[in-house]
Amino acid sequence: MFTRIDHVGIACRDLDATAEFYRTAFGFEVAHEEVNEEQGVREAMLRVNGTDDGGASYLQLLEPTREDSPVAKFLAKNGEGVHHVAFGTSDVAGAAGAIGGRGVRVLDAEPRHGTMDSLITFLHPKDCGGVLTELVQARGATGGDG
Ligand code: CMX
Ligand code: CO
Repeated sequence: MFTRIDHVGIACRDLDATAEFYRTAFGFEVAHEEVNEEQGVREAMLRVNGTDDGGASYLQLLEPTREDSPVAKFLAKNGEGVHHVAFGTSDVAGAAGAIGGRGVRVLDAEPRHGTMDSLITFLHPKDCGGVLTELVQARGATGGDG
């Protein structure tokens, strides 16, 4: 069902400074930047490695754009750090349906718009051992049994 870790989401207060840290300390370059108003984030994707299934693995740096957003709430409570883990699949709706059927709360009734034209949905951290978990279908990946 899942073919890779799509990304690890990291909450930060200053996106540019954090991206610069990852560039100088690790050599990771920003592959993509985007504002997602629905999620209340400005985000940078740092590509760590590519795979041949239409997706890749990234760090996703997240800076809140408004005080009532999930990332702003998280920063106020925990400070900067790991915010969520995202798994890649070719069928996000199918994966969410299967996991929801096992009693895990799926936070989105329908998959939403994610970075780089992906489709995303979130699972409640309290049903996932304290880890906010995101499912990602990369753009171009087709629904099916992957
Ligand atoms: N990881 C682990 N636990 C988390 C968490 C996180 N990222 N965010 C919240 N929680 C915990 C809180 O600590 C709290 O636990 P306690 O009750 O033990 O104190 C509980 O979940 C409720 O948290 P809250 O601060 O009251 O926040 P809400 O219930 O309003 O929202 C959640 C929590 C997960 C439903 C909400 O953050 C959400 O819908 N997240 C999905 C969307 C998102 O995170 N978007 C930003 C990223 C966008 C992207 O990746 O593209
Ligand atoms: Co994410």
